[in-house]
Amino acid sequence: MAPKVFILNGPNLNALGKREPGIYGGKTLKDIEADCQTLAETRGYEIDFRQTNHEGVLVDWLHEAGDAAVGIALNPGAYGHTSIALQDAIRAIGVPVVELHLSNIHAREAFRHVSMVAPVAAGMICGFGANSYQLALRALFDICDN
Ligand code: CA2
Repeated sequence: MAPKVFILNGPNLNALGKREPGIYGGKTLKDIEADCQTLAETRGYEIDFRQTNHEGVLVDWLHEAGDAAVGIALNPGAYGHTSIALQDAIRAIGVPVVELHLSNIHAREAFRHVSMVAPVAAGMICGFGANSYQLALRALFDICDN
């Protein structure tokens, strides 16, 4: 059976492709999931792709991934800037997390320059639109291959 990675998405990412295409691009989260599925198949991985608007659900999914997955790609949305709970959850699990953002959070408002996830992540990709998911997944697969 192929090893599994979770791709977890936080608040408001369900609105992708419907508003603010100038910042986040024109693809929907379904489009992005399909692109991730294609890459995962070529790399021999299974993906479990999810989105929630609730911080506690993200925490639950991180713990679930700690048991069920070999790695996690996480777009925490705005919770990435604020959530100590997400940082604690990532500390508590034993699998690598690659943080990702569609937009370049460092080129935006000051409150987006901070990441609570980055200190406990294997690394972070931001600023490449939907391609951030592909780049983050490649990095994650490279880590998990070794
Ligand atoms: O750039 C990213 O991927 C973000 O994680 C997106 C979050 C934002 O709060 C982070 O700072 C960076 C926002 C999620 C998407 O929000 C939308 C709002 C309106 C229309 C479409 C998406």
